[in-house]
Amino acid sequence: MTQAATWETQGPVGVITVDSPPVNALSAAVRQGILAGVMALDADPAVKAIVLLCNGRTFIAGADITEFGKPPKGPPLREVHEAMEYASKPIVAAIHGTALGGGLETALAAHYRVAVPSAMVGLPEVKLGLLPGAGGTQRLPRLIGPERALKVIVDGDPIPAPQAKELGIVDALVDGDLKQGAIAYAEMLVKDGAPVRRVRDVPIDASRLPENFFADFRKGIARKTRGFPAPERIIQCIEAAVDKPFEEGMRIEREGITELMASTESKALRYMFFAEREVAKIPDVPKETTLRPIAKAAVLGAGTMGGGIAMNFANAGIPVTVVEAGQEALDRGLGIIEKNYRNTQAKGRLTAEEVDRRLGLITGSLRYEDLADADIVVEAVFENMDVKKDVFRKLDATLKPGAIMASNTSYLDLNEIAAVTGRPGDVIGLHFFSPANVMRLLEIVRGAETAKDVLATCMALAKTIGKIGVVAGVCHGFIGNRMLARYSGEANKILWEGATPHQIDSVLYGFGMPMGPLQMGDLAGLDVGARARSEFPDLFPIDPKYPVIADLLVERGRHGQKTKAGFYKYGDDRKAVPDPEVERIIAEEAAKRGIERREISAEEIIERCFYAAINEGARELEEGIALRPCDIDIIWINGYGFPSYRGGPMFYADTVGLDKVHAAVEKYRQRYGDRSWKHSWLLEKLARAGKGFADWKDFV
Ligand code: 3H9
Repeated sequence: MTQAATWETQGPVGVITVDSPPVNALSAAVRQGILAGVMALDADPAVKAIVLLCNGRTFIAGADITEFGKPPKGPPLREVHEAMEYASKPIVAAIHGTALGGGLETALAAHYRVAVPSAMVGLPEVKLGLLPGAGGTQRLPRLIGPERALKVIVDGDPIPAPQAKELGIVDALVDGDLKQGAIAYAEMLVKDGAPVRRVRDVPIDASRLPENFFADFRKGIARKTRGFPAPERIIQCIEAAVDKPFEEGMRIEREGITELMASTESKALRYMFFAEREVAKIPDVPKETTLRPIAKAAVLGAGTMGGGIAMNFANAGIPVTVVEAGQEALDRGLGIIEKNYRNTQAKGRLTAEEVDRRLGLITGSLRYEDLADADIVVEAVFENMDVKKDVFRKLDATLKPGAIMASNTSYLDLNEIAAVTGRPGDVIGLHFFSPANVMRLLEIVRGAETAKDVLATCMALAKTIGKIGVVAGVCHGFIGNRMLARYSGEANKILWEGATPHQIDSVLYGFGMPMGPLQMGDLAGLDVGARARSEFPDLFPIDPKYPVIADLLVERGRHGQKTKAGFYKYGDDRKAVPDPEVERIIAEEAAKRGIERREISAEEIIERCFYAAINEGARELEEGIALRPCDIDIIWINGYGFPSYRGGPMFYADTVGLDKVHAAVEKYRQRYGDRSWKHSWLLEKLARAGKGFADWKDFV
């Protein structure tokens, strides 16, 4: 017997128990253990039925992702499933927690499935750029029909057990003790003389599929799955399940997963899976750090940002007070919050009661005194150092001891803000991204004096409010916006040098960004940035050789979508249409400044925009602003829409090869100087050693 799985008999029922913390993933030892258990119990004449279940917090959560890409060890999962399926007595999979991926596929190789009502089942492989590669694409359509199976597998979302029962994935729900319930179910099967029911033998009636079903499905998901090869491969497998014998379908599935496993997209998504978990770990803050209780929150400022932040607390069930300076601004802010909730309700995503409950958790106030009992206050007032300092002095005078004072600043020096208080250890940056109630990213800015328990509490809070928290050090723009300045700076220069807005945007969209930077500017309003630049020249220094073109457009009344003219012109349908007028303005201004214009290739646009950002990211690693390359990648994917199938800018740089990236960075530094292409010794060292950011630790 192996430790990963053990077996025993209880009367006529053999019970195999998998025990491989934390999530009972199908490592070689688990596969070996299940196989041995099935063989032993199948060969035991006293055993009439078998139950497969798991110890710990969950049923099998999938294949062991850490084994992917390594030489195979132990019995293949296919062999385990065949042993189960061809066992001579019924096998019942007993599910609690999450039966995901290979875990659900193992349950599908059993003859019956029972689950506790709280369990979830699903085939999330698509989220790792894969397809279910252990029979899932062939067994699920046989069990629940190809239409439903295709949706379940392409979405990859977990399904609650009661719904899984309705779909026919689960045969029965078990209330109370799962082991006893599953044994009772197995005994009932024995008593009824129930057959071994092999899913592989269930016929599919193809004539019931709507005409053009697969073609229509392909069309329906095309935009959403841009850049991801897995969904198409999944469709091909389900097509095979419909019109080919089981074994032929399995062959097509195997081909698909082998190809996807080797793809950069899947490697990137698997990297992201672990990166998301890694960013939660802060090397010098122990996991056991005692957290400060957060039972009551407050937000200063009822603008777009403040309102969105307040909604996050209310969504998580935390009462929140929103403080504004004037009644009118407060009413407007609270009104927008209510409108947002009602919109969600109208879309059927929240019930009226739930909206009322959440609104009931939000209280408006005009008095700082009402913050006195808050456990955390997030300030989202005007982005100006003097204003922020004034706010923090007042907070310091008002808040109870131990309350966390957070700033939502996206650029300012948090240490300078903290220094005006008598308790800099309680000060932290919580940089929400707009819209704050929607965007998943939360940059958590650690000041020089921020206390460890404040940091740990805010990391935990991020999780509570459904965000992914990433720690950043203090610098201008922190991790994300500091890199963004390089990215958009290059786009601006490239415009001067001859590319059209449409060319730049379509190249970057083609790369996988949700929108190019110029169209994005039009959407956000070009006047917003222009105002910030003119009011705070120190915060947003302008390259005198390449002034910001958006500012020239604003001078001409082109503020973006809202004035129907910006980098593009817009009709009533808000569609961006390239405007020769903009090209004329840029060409004329370039001529005045003596900037030579030329054809610029797509390759140059990608290199300059992304490599400038990557070079800046490398400098952030050198300076300790970012803890790890994966922190940068998580920020860019969740805050800036960098395509997840490229794994974030730093992972992407590794896939290009740092020698190539470094050579290009050097070329551009020579051409444009140090202003936007400052030297990174880390990038140079890694490139010279033939390494990637994945190896950065050995070089700092
Ligand atoms: C697959 O099955 C392919 C098949 O079709 C067959 C191919 C032949 N492997 O998330 P947590 C680790 S693809 C290895 O914090 P939770 C995780 O890294 C797979 N390790 O817990 C973490 O480690 P650490 C399809 C794994 O309670 C620890 O376990 N399955 C795996 O918040 C705790 O994880 C999936 O995609 C794994 N499969 O959530 C499911 N899973 O503590 C992936 C987790 O060192 N897993 N770890 O940071 C999940 O979605 C969540 O982990 C789960 C638990 C919902 C299960």
